[in-house]
Formats: sequence, structure tokens, C-alpha cells
Amino acid sequence: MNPSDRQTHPLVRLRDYRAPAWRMERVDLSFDLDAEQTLVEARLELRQDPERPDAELRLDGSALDLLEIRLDGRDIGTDRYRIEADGLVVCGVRGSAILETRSRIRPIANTAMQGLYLSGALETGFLLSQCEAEGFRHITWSIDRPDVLAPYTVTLRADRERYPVLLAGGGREAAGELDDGRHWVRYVDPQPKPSYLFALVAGRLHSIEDAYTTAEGRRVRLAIWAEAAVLDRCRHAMDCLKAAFLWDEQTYGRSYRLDAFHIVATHDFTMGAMENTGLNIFNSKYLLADPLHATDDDFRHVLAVVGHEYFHNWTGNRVTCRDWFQLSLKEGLTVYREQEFESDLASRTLRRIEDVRSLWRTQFAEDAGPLAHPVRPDQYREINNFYTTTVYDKGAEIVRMLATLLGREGFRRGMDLYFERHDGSAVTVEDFLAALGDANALDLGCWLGWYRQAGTPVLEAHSHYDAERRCLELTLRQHTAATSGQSEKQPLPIPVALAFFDQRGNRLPLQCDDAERLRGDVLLLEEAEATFRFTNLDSSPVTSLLRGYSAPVRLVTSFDARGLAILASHETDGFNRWQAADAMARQAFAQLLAGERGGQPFLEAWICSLRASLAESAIEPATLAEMLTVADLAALAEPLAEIDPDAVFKARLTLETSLARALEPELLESYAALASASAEGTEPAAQARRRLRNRCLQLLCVVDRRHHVLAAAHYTRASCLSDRLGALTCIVHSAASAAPALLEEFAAAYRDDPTVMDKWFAVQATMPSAAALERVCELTGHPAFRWDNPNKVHALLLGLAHRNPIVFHRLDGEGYRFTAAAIRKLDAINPQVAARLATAFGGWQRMEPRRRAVMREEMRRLRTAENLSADVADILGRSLG
Ligand code: 0A1
Ligand code: ZN
Repeated sequence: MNPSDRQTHPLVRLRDYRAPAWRMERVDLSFDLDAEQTLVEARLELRQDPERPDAELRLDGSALDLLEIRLDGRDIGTDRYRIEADGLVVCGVRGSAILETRSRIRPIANTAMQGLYLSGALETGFLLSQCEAEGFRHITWSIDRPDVLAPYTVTLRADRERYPVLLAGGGREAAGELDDGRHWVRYVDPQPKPSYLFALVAGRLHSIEDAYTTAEGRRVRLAIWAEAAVLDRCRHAMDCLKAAFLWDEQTYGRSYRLDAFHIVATHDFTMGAMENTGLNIFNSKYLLADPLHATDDDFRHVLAVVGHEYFHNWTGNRVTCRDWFQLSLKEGLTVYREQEFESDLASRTLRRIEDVRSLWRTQFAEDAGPLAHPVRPDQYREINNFYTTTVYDKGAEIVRMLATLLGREGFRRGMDLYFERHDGSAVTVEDFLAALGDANALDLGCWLGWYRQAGTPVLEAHSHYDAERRCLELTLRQHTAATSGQSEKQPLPIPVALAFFDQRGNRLPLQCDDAERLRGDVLLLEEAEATFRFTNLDSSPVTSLLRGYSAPVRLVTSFDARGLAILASHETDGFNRWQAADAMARQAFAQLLAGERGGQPFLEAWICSLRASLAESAIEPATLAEMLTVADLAALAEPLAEIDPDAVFKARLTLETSLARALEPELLESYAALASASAEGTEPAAQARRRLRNRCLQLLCVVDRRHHVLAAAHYTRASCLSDRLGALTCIVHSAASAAPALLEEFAAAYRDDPTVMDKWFAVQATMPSAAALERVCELTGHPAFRWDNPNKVHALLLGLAHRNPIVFHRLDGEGYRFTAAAIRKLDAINPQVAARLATAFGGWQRMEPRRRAVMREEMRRLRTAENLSADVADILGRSLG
């Protein structure tokens, strides 16, 4: 078939938005639950917009077996309705109607995990639902769009023995027994909500319980549900949940207003977690944590994701999105809130470094390739493909810039007004900006540019010091390259936080001629170019720009090794201290890549700074650990115009080896000094020490095989998973002779633990050796691997395609062929996951010519595959252009 003839989803455009012609005013659902077949009865009270009397009544629904349909209490014949590919049209209805349907669905066959599906095995697993973005239409006929809000009543019926726990959002109103061993429970959620927030869970689950009394005096019952064997691992999540309740009250004055809050853990989930009202559903990897089965990073991820889902209660659920183009309105804002929550409770600097690293390697790459799109896209074919780093992470950066601009109090005032104006409604990015602006008597209209414009702005900075006048002129210039479909770009408002230091590292005054444009330590660049004059400077200062990474831009400036070394030792903003070290490493990398010989000032300055930092007692260990972490291959390759993965790998290895070799004694000393960290608890300070110790070990293993002995002992003595996995990674990634035996030992120890086994798969998928491909191929046949489990696929296949560039980009093309075959296979199981894997080909245009040609060919071939999903077809279509 010619790809252009392929059935893809129609293009949905923001500019075509129309308010719904029909709304659901009440939704009553009742389910006869069973994994093999579930019967769903829906009673919808519908009302037509009086302004649109001719609009037909159209309900969304897909893959539903319609058994009965009644209109206003009467059966209707096939002459009154027609079923289309993705909907049902009822003819000749005006004004209002009560529509009742009875349909059959097959959860067990639902491997795509949208709608109602089975987690685990038929006999022992449980049923759960996932409705965002458009999963509700796989459960029943309805108006499945976020601007149609209704109260829900849900009755669940099922066999008591097989499904003893029956959960849905809202309050549990009644329950009872039925004959033949079945039972029922009814839930009422009176607060109108969009269908994407509907959820149900049924099965053999166990819970830990707690309670939280809100600032308004409401006692909220908290329950976390999981399989009995892992209940103990839910305690950390419960603590995080209570912390999130408290934080939102203290930081935003927002309380929870229902009587119960349930969380359910599942190993079978496509994404991280889902914020359904009153019944959050979590991928187990973001919920379960104890020191023996979760790493320190996992502990922090649980904190962040529990916070994220809870914060959606206000940003997403109570105030929701008018349409899916506004997705960042809930996601960008909630990611920002989650970042601040973790920063307040754990390490602010570490979280910021991690976020920016990931922004640079993933979001910048997306913004520079054929899949680039604005934070608020203006069109889509498959909305599931827009749960992207741009919508989430660049969206969060926009909110962060607004918070910087308005200051803590101004931002809070704006958020208060946003909640006050829009509680209970479905709104747009314009409404958000209007609330923030109105509360601060500002017009924030120009900020819409950040939501509308794709591509990463380049910020050029040049300075000139005038000794006679004791002043510095700083010129800032911005430019955004064209992206597909957007050739013209406008200047955007860019807040630039900055500081000056003298040669000894002391802070210098920040006095700007244009005092209006400097608020605190933040300059606002609004035009394409501007020059700012700073006075009262006795000598040429070292300038620290974008402190705290105050704007998501690519900074281009003439770096000098001495200035960066001063910042890497003296910057008081932990993030910019790290950024200075990272900039030195990147400059050294660029020189190595270009094969430049002779003096290497950046390499030397970098090593020297890190030596001094290792000797410093005051430095935060987590920041130091990050300073000692060389950017990964993808992050180093991202700014290059043309990428040769082998050359990038070689230069990076030289860089890391030079550092490790030069600092070997200091690394050994720090490693020894931190010996007690392994047995310390899980509080942030102990985690930071372990992080640093594991980093020292990793560098030592790069220097010399002798240190593999140290890693083996680290593994054996480990009293937590962080250390055990840290050592295993060092051993496997440096191809130590102990690797095969330790891998076997690890797999035997954690065989029955799916989340830990995911890490075992991931360690092997990311081995920096071409042979990893054969190993990954072999591992797809391992008894613990499952094609229908998204976590396994993420660990092994996305691990290879997205996190192991030297294997994915193998010159013989085998990495591409293997991945393309995996996409085909997965597409028949879970198109959403297959589409994520397919984005690995998105960077093809910047690869060196030979690889570029093979990647394009592979995508073209894949595009002609039979029965390709709309999800994968959309990614390939946009990637190929
Ligand atoms: N709203 C969730 C993410 C999410 C999106 C789509 C899903 O469908 C498979 C599931 C979850 C969040 O941001 O947490
Ligand atoms: Zn979210």
C-alpha cells in the first residue's frame, strides 16, 4: 500500500475548536465486571446547545459491542442510529435526551491499556481503567472530550471471591450482596468532571491506610492499594502523600475537598501515573519503595510523582483543560509544582541539575528535529503522541519563568485568582495568563509566544568592560531557528538571572543604568537585541548568566577557562556552579572532538576545579557528584550540527578517562571517607553521600581494572539497592570479568521482583559496547521479559534505542533494524509504546550521511508495514516530513 493512502486519523486543529453542541449533564454507569467480558450500562442525561438546534447527537465510542440502545426510555431501531468507526450518531434528537446503552467489552484482549484492561494474569490479576486522553470511549458511548463535565454515579458488580475490592472515584455510597456469590458497590462523584478522569479498579488488592486532616478541618481517608506481598513498600508513598497535602496547603492555600483519596499500584501501565479524581493509578515503579528494592533515585521519584498526581487535584482536575491543545496548562504547571515540592523537601540543586540535563538532552533535541512542536501544539492527529517533553518540561520552564517574573507573592496572587475564577471549569492557556496578569496589573500577552512558538531560542551574550568608566556593557541577542511549519519567529520575553564576581570569587554589585529592567538579579530581555550598562565595577567581572537556569534557551557566549573556574569554585547558586563545570567539560569535549592538539586550557581548568571541589568540606555532596558526572552521549551530541556517534563516544571516553586518571588519589580518598554512607538511611543527606560515593567508584572503574575489585566488594557489602545496583552498573559497563557472574547472581536474587528486574534489563541495554545489541536481542527471550509489559519494553528496548546511542547507531545498521522490527511487533500490542520507541528515529536528519540514509530507509520500510497503527504512522509521517 502506498503510505499516502494509509488510513490515519484526521488532523485536529486548534483553530477549528467549537464548544460542544451537546453536553452530558449526568452520567450513570453500571458494570458487570469480568476480565473476559464486561457488560457496561450507561445512562446519559444530555442537553443540546440551544444555539445549535441542527447539530446531530454524536457519541464517541470505539471497539464496543452495542447490545441495547434506548432513547428517553424506549428501545430504538437501527433506523434511528448509525454506528461509525469511532462513534454513534442518533438521528432526529433535539433539545434534551436520556440515552441508555448496554455494551460489551473484553478487558483481557485490551493490550493497548486504554479503557478497561487486565493487570497481571487472568486468574490472579485485577481490572483497572485508563481514560486519558481518549480511553473512555473504549469503555462506553459518551461525549469524550475534556470540556464536557458531569457528575458520575458508578455501580460496580462482580464476583466477590475473584474481585473482593471494587473501587471508583468519589464517595462510596452503598454496597450489598447479590445472589450467586456476587457483590456490588456504588460510588457517587458529585463534582462535575471530564470523562478522562473516570477510573475504576476491581480485584484482589490490599491496602495500607492513614488519614489527613485538612486545613479546613476535613478528615480525608487515605488508602494505598497493592498486592499483599509489597504492602510494606507503600509506606514511603504514604508519607509523600501526606507531605503533598500539607505542601499544597502551605504553598498555594489549596486543600483537598473529598472524603477519600485512593492510590492503586500496578505493574502494567503505559505511563508513570494517572490523576483520576479520588482514585489515582500508579505505575508500581513510582510508588513502591524500600531500601532493598528501590534506589535513592526511586525514592525521590516516588516523592515527585506522588506530589505530581496529587497536585493535579487543583491543576488539571478542578480546573481542567478546554481541549487537548491546552495539555500543558495542566501538565507544565503541575510539573513546575512537583519540581518545587521536591526542591523544598529534598535537594533543590540536584533536582534543578537533573531537570536541566534532561531538558538539554531530550527536549532540545525534540525542538531541533522534525517532531518539534509548540508547547501548545496547533494541530495533532494522535493526541497520545503529544505527551512529550516539550509539553511537560518546556511547559514547566515557562511557568518557572512567569514565577520568576512575578516573584513569590505575585505568582501566588495570580494562582489564587486562577483558582478562584476557574474552579469547576475547562479553560485555556489564555485564561491562565490573564489570571496571572490581572492579579499583578500586568499584560502577559507576549508570553503566549512561548506557548505558540516551537524551537529553542539561542541567547547570545557579549560583554565589554570599560576600565575608565568602570562599567560593563552586556549585549544580549536572541534568535530562534525555523521549525517545520513555522518559518517566522518572534522575539520572546527572556528573564536572565545574573551575578558578577571578581577574580577571587567575591560577589560584586549589580547596578544597571536601566534600573527598570533589572528586578532583583533578573534582567528581562524582550526584544531581539538589547544592551545593558552596569556601573561601579572596579575591574572586569566574571559574569554568571542564567543563574538557576532562568530561561530554557541555548546560551552562546565566549567562554574563558579562568572565568568558568572561578564560577565552578565560588558561585553561590549551586546550579550555576555545576553549569560552570559542565561548560568547561563541554569546551574540552569540543576540542577533543575537533582533534585539536596543544594546550587544553578547558580540560586542565576543569580537572583543577574538580580537584579543589573534592577537597572542599562545605560543598553539597549531591552537587559535587553531579559536577563529577560527565554529560552523557546524547547530551554532548545534541548541540552538534552533524553527529558521528563513534567520534562522540571516543571523545567522551577520553574526557572522562583524563578526569578519572588525574584525580585517582582524591577519588580513592573520598570513596573511603564516605564508607559509612551505605548503611545510612534514606534522608536526602545520606542519599547525597551515597550518590557521591557511587560516582567516585564509577570514575575509578574507568581508570583501572584494579578498581573492579573495589566494585565487587561494594556489591557484596551493599546494604541497599542503590549501592548494589551502582556497583553492578560499574562492573557491567566497564566489562569487568566479574560481570556475567554478578548479573546472574542479581537475577537470581530478584527474579520475582518485576521492578528490580527492570533495572537489570536496563543495565544491560545501556552497556557501552556494540555487543550489547546481541545481548538485548537474547534478553527478549528471557523468562522475565514480556512484550506486553510497558516497563519491560522501556527498560530493554527504549533503553537501547534512546539511551545507548553507540548501539542504536551501529554503523552496520543492525541497531536500526532491530528497533524497527521491535516497533512492528509492539505496534500490534500497544501502539502508544510502539510510537514512543519510534521517536528514536526522530533525530535522523542530524546524523552523518551514512547513518542518515539507513535511518530514513528503515523508517520508510516501516511505514509500508501492514496494519500500522495511527500512533506509529503519525510519528513516522512527521519524522520523514
Ligand atoms: N496525566 C498523567 C499522564 C498520563 C497520560 C496519559 C496516560 O495514558 C496512557 C496515562 C497517564 C500525568 O501527567 O501524570
Ligand atoms: Zn501530569
